[in-house]
Amino acid sequence: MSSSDSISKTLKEIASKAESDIASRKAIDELEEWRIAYLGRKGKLTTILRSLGTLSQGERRSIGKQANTIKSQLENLFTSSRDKIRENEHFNKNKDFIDVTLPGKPLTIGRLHPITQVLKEINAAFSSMGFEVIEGPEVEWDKYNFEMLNIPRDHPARDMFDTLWIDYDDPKGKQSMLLRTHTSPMQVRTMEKMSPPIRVVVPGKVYRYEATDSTHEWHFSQVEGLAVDEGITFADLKGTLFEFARRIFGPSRKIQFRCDYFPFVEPGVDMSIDCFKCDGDGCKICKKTGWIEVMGAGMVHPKVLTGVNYDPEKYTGFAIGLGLERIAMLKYGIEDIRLFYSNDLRFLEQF
Ligand code: 2NL
Repeated sequence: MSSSDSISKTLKEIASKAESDIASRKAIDELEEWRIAYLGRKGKLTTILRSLGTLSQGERRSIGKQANTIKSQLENLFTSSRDKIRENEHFNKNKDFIDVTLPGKPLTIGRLHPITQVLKEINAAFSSMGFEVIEGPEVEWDKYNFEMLNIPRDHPARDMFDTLWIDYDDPKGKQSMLLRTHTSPMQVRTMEKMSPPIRVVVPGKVYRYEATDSTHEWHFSQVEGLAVDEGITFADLKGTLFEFARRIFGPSRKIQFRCDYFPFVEPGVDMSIDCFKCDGDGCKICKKTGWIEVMGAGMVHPKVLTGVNYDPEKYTGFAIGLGLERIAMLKYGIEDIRLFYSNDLRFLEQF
């Protein structure tokens, strides 16, 4: 083997030794020892380069080239190891350090409950027609929930509203506090406080002492609307609800009124829309009738008006009442009311 070949072989050995050696250097001073040993003025590589005198010019050039390549490889190895060691030392020294510039954990952005979404749409529809949105207490007096709405004590009309009573007796020894069965008491309170013209919608939770099934909950949400003024007629009721139906269920909706009974209105009606699923042909949603009942309504009963000291000869009004869950079930094709309140994300995340 020529001396040039043996030097070349030695260079390769030095390179591979340096590489395996550097892996065990975990501290800066250890790494410095490595640098001196391989790259230093008296280091292995320099020593070889100094001994090229005996070679021919051609051999010197080729060995010199190989040696320089190895040198720069080892230098790179040195810098990257040094950076890594420094980084580790920095990290170990600052274990409790919080880097506030790091991006935060992504927050899961929530969404509005489907009932809230429908409520907002309904509020917006009525607001745009001049109604004010107000809220009232969920625990009410018999007086506001029943008596002033033309539902006297011991009257059979009370059977329509299975009531959750609060365990409280008034000074006369009568049970007089309850969980409101509709949001109408707040409308009575409003009429008591203010004079016509009145245009309000009252959304909120209501309660009924009822067994739960796919279409009944013991607590649900209602929106009631009330307009009282001089000269309000059934035509105003129809116009308002027609616009409402188109806003909530689409621009081609037809509406239909039928007689119904609610103690606080006369006449009382229920309103249906033509089925948006089958366009009136008859399907599961409309129970093959082509029509879907969406709310109750009517002209405010004169007894309700006199109860709040409004002259029924001067003022008339219309009122409407709807169940939010029912509207949401129709709108989204939901078959069980209990889904709204079981907090199952698989359900809620669909909205
Ligand atoms: C229904 C029916 C209705 C009303 C609510 C009302 C309120 C006052 C005076 C007169 Cl202060 N009426 N509210 C009128 C008719 C129907 O609700 O089935 N709702 C779910």
